[in-house]
Formats: sequence, structure tokens, C-alpha cells
Amino acid sequence: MHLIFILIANLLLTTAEQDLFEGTCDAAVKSCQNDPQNHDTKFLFYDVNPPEGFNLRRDVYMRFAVMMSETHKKGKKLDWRLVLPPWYRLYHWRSQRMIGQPLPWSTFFDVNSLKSFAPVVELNEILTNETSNTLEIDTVYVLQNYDDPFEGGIFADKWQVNKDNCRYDGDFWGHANVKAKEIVCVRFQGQISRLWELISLHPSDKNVMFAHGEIALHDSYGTKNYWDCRKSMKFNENLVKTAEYYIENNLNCTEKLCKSYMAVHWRRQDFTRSRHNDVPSLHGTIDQIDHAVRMHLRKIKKIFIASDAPTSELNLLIHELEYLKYEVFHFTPSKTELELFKDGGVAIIDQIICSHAAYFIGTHESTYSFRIQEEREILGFDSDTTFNRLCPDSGVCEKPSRWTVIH
Ligand SMILES: Nc1nc2c(ncn2[C@@H]2O[C@H](COP(=O)(O)OP(=O)(O)O)[C@@H](O)[C@H]2O)c(=O)[nH]1
Ligand SMILES: *[C@@H]1O[C@H](CO)[C@@H](O)[C@H](O)[C@H]1NC(C)=O
Ligand SMILES: *[C@@H]1O[C@H](CO)[C@@H](O)[C@H](O)[C@H]1NC(C)=O
Ligand SMILES: [Mg+2]
Repeated sequence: MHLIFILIANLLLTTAEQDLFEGTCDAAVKSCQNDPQNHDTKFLFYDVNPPEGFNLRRDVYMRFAVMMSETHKKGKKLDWRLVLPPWYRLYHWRSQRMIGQPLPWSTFFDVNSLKSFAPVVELNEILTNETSNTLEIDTVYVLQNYDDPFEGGIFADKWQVNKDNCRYDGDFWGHANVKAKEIVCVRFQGQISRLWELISLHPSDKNVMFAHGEIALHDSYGTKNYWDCRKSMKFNENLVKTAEYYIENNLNCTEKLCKSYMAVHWRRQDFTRSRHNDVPSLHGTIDQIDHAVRMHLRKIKKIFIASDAPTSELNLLIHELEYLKYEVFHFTPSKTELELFKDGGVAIIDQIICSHAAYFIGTHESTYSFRIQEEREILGFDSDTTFNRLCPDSGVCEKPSRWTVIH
């Protein structure tokens, strides 16, 4: 994660325009632009490193969506659509490990809103339209990191086909009827729009896929177009309604910018095991929450906790805070809600509730917390109420970077 941030910071300084390859579709031909059923429509698929979680995947989506949108804005590649990779067997989705079916993006997002920003289609929209029942991907490019990203002391954008040990480590989101005709491994580093150069290696390809899409970096992190894309990532309306109902009934707020509660994202599990320099102990957490309320929120008694902690650990935190006379809230889905929303939807409901809080404290370098911070920027909270983190019990505690919204 740290390296990624160095790289992103690097990219912010780069304004060089990519010299994109010309598309084969003439902007003046209307059918090219608007008809997804058009015979000549080409599809760009991508996949992400299997162990990566939901919220990094959202960031990878934005890289592809911004790339597509910026290319189309220049009148290029108008015959291309971006295929939304289904959500499938995510590592953190504990209650679904066994029964995991690939879930379309509409389970979690408002897909029409995504479509208002970039030309995206769900995989199941294409699969049902494939007459032969099998979807053939012409070329799967498996992206790989360079062994030394700073070769010769500099980080340069580059790519190179790599013929050694080439294989695709995914399974097309559990879809047995998706097949690859050719697999090409490519060492790649740099901005995502350079993937068009790879695509041009096989100009007659109709379906192209990039595995390990997370290796390609943002073209424009933090720009207006980045934020326009981010704003279009509205959640499924049932998730929004459930979160708003919870806020109204438990946290006494009916506005967008609530004043009645503070929220904490307490990331545990793998973070507790492998990042003890970044996360506090249970008692450290309690002290920091109590301190924040005394410093900034003297009138507030309600605290909402979002967490992936095991129930026993979470209950300890809740009881200790209650002992300090706080009213503590945690969203526990009913059995029906869990079946309906799945683990992924419940995690989003927690994020929405954190997004509306008067004050938010997140977990260092958690992409789950980052997405809440972005949401709060979009809602219009003062950034001081947003970019706060839990510190380790001892040692350095770097302030969170402030990625503020651009309208
Ligand atoms: N319901 C809920 N789930 C969480 C919470 N924090 C983490 N998770 C789960 O754990 C996953 C964490 O992975 P990821 O999205 O990659 O975020 P990161 O690992 O914190 O950067 C989330 O996608 C959720 O499934 C939380 O506060 N509430
Ligand atoms: C699939 O077919 C339906 C009905 O013909 C059409 O409305 C839809 O746009 C098609 N989707 C794609 C991605 O081609
Ligand atoms: C709810 O909020 C209103 C102000 O918006 C306040 O007057 C009222 O006392 C609050 N109720 C509770 C139970 O906290
Ligand atoms: Mg993760």
C-alpha cells in the first residue's frame, strides 16, 4: 500500500498526455456510439488479484472507468465497453464462502449511475446475449510487476511481453462458460491508458481482458474526472434506504450531515495480526475515542462502531465504552437482511452510516476507511471531521493524507 501511494504521488506530478492509438470507430457513426447490441462492439474485461478486498477493487474500477471515459471524450475507441467484473468469493466474505455465487454490480451499486459516467456493462448482460453460450475472450493479458520498479533509480512507465511461466491465476469469476483463446503475460508499470498499446497488439480482437488490473495505475488520481467517477459510484438504493432508516431510528438524524453521533471504523482481523505498528489495542482504541469526544464533540453521546472484529472483541469495546457513559451502536443485520444484502452489502451499510457522522475516525491505510472519507468529501463535511485515524498505542502516528474533493 505504501508503495502504491508513492507511485500515486508521482503520477500527480505527471501531466504528459498519452498519445492514444486511433480507434476503428468513426465518431460520426451514431450506431457505434449508442448501441451495445451493435456487432462491432468490443468489450474490455478486467480482473483483480484474487486476495484483494472489495474497496481496493472499487479503486481499480475507477482506473478503468476513467480511462474509458477520457478516451471516449477524445472521440476515440468509441466502440469499446467496459465489463464490470462480478463480485465473487471475496476473502472477507465469511458467511458466504461456501455458497458464493458471482454477484453482479447491481447488488451493491446503482449501475445506471455508473453508466452515466462510463460505458459499462454487467457481465451477465453480455452472457445472456451470447448466442453460442460460451463467451470467448480473444486475448487475456496477465499483467505482472517488474522485479525492480525503480530500475536505474527512476520509476518509468513501461511494458514488456514476458514469455516465462505464463498463466492466468483466476477462474473468470466462477463462470465455466467463459474461455480464453490466448493468454499473454506482460510486465507492466505505469498509467492505465497505456493498456491501449497492448490492445493494439491484436487489432482484430473483440473481447480483451486484463488480469491483475490493479497493477495499472491511475491516469489522473484526485482530478475532477476522478471525483466525477467517484460521485457516480452510488450504492444500490436498498442499501442506502436501510442505512438511512438505521440512522434516523437509532442515531436521531434525518439530515445528510448529522450532528448527533460520531463514527469509528475499527479495522481488526488481518490488520491486528500484520499491522500492529498502525492499529491500537482495545484499550488504546477506547482512550482515543474518549479523547476525541472530549476534544471535539462535547455534546455527543452516541458512538457508531463499524468493524470487522470478531463478536467477542467487539462486545468488549462496546461494554467498555458504555461504562464510560456512551451510547454505543453497531449495525447487526437480521438473518433476512444478511441473505438479501450479503456480507458485502452489510459492509456498505456500515460505510454509509460512517459517512453521515458528525465526526469520523478511520483506520490507517484501510481502503474501507478511504472510501468513507471520499463519501464524506462528496457530502460536504469539513475535512477536519473526516481525515482522522486511530493511532498505534505507541510510536509514530502519521496524519492521514487529505484527498479533498474537486467539483
Ligand atoms: N461490515 C463490515 N465489514 C468490514 C468492516 N471493515 C472491514 N470489513 C470487511 O473486510 C473487508 C476489508 O477489505 P477491503 O475492502 O480490502 O478494505 P481494507 O482491507 O481495510 O483496505 C471489507 O470489504 C469488508 O468485507 C466494517 O467496519 N464493517
Ligand atoms: C442484450 O440484449 C438485450 C435485449 O435484446 C438488449 O436490450 C441489451 O442492450 C443487450 N446487452 C448487451 C450488452 O449487448
Ligand atoms: C434528537 O435530536 C433533536 C435535535 O435534532 C434533539 O432535540 C433531541 O433531544 C434528540 N433526541 C434524542 C433522544 O437524543
Ligand atoms: Mg484489503
